[in-house]
Amino acid sequence: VRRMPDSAELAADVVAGGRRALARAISIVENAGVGPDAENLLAALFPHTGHAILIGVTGAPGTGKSTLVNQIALSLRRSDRSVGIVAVDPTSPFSGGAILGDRIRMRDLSGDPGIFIRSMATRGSLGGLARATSDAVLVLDAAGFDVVLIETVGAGQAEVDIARLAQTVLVVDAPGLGDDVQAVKAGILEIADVIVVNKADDPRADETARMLEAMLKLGQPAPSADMRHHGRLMGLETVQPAEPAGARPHWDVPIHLTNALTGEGVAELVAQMASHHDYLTKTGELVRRARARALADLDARLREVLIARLLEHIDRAEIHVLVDAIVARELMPRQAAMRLLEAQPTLD
Ligand SMILES: Nc1nc2c(ncn2[C@@H]2O[C@H](COP(=O)(O)OP(=O)(O)OP(=O)(O)O)[C@@H](O)[C@H]2O)c(=O)[nH]1
Ligand SMILES: [Mg+2]
Repeated sequence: VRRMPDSAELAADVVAGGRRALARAISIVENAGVGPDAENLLAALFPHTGHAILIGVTGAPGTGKSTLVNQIALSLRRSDRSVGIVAVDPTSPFSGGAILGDRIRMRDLSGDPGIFIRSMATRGSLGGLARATSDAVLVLDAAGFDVVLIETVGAGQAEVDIARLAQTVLVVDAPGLGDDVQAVKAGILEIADVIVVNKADDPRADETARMLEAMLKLGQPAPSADMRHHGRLMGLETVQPAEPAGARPHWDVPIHLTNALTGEGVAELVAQMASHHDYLTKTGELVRRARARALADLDARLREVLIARLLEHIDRAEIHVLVDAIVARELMPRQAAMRLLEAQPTLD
């Protein structure tokens, strides 16, 4: 009888570079989510993480992110760096291996042991997907990939999540997208470390680049990096003293043209990614961001645990009574929350 390896064995196999172990580990963290298997596995892998360079690639649907990720991976492979790819790609959520849009492009990379590609299923809640993505990145990091590329479609919460996860964020745009896409853009530019105008073969690409440059210049005073990388400032995060604006070193967001079909401009883009990483390292920003992220993660976990603990002890009927009271305008939500907490001496 074949025995399934336990978490510690599986983690050791992942760290040793085992392919099947890697695939299984990612499935476990993706499917089991917060179950004990996933938790034990992640705990065993965690000490082996923190070495990979994490690159986020986001932007409106159809701008060519997957095609570009393919080219960036090829370029990195040429300089012998191993590459893990996690794609949250709604156009092909369940396609398994062939995530990069079509199989022809995939041929470039398949069979190369220095590369591993995983498409995350977009089923389930957004929160669950964000966690699954972040856990998959952690597994790839532990497996020793030099660079991990994370593709997500920039729409709403996903962009905040990717900004928190990645060290360098590429925001990909392309000419000829509709007005609805323009609206998405303004918000997403805030998280860009490098802006890419893809589809440079399109004659309108220069115009798109100029428009983006104008948007960048116009941009409201840059949001503090804390807001950029957490999306909110509440709870535990307030224990960090606020840094005076302007105290932080400056990075000029470059705008880069690429043609992801031919690979034109991709080598330069990869060089730009490397300079951003240099900037992060030399200025101490890398460590600062890692600390900000650790604090935000701790904060999120604390909230989860506290809520779960509270719900264990709470009388469900009491919640309905309080909801009725709020609806009847007898209690404000805050007062109702305090009442629930006061009835829970076990929480101290
Ligand atoms: N002309 C041109 N077409 C491109 C370029 N890059 C990608 N495309 C095409 O644009 C379409 C969308 O490319 P994808 O790479 O799937 O775009 P995506 O941003 O990953 O799309 P989603 O994951 O659905 O958001 C495909 O038909 C690509 O072949 C480019 O540089 N020039
Ligand atoms: Mg895609």
